[in-house]
Amino acid sequence: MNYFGPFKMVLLGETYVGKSSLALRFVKGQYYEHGGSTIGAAFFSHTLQIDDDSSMKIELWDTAGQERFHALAPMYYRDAAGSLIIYDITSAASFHRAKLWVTELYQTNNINMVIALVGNKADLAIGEKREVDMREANEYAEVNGLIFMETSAKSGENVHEIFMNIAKKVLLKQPLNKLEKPRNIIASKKSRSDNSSNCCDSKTK
Ligand SMILES: Nc1nc2c(ncn2[C@@H]2O[C@H](COP(=O)(O)OP(=O)(O)OP(=O)(O)O)[C@@H](O)[C@H]2O)c(=O)[nH]1
Ligand SMILES: [Mg+2]
Repeated sequence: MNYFGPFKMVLLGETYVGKSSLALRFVKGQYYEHGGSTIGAAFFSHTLQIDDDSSMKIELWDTAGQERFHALAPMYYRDAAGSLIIYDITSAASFHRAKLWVTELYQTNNINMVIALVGNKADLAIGEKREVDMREANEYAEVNGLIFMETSAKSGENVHEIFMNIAKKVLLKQPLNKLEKPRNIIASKKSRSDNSSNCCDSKTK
């Protein structure tokens, strides 16, 4: 078994978009209709199973979306391996705020940070409530090199998936010396399959 991390990840976005709800759904599989607004930031630690052979420890910072806490944000995203910028699909204003976060993150020196744009509250997409077009958000994400997904902390839709996508991209971006152990394992698996008569284990190719 290979253990990667810990890797720091951060949740950013306007107040009420569902950052804490996403964190709670991801880490504990729970959802509360009326959680309080976050003060400062909250911290979660979670081990994510990447595949049969590997897992990643994630240190997740759930920041406060209220503007009065904005000045604290760099402390959390500065050295983060991954950032999730959350908006609420029923709030055009929150999408606008998400774009400002993208601009802010691109101004940091952390060029290796994996950034995801996340449209939360996808369970409310029915009827008139949607204010942010999914195609528009997807195109914006593509142009800016962001992972994009719509999620629902309420139903759980895509919550595990978005963290998995980010985690895998974070691993791809790590310098090889940080992934010493898996490299050795891949090498030893490969030599084993090279020697065997009935090739092949697809994972080692
Ligand atoms: N329908 C629906 N409601 C959600 C979802 N996620 C969160 N909510 C609700 O939205 C409200 C705000 O959620 P929070 O998770 O507290 O939002 P936050 O982004 O952490 O807010 P701050 O801590 O103030 O920055 C709560 O009443 C949640 O129950 C979702 O996926 N669907
Ligand atoms: Mg919160």
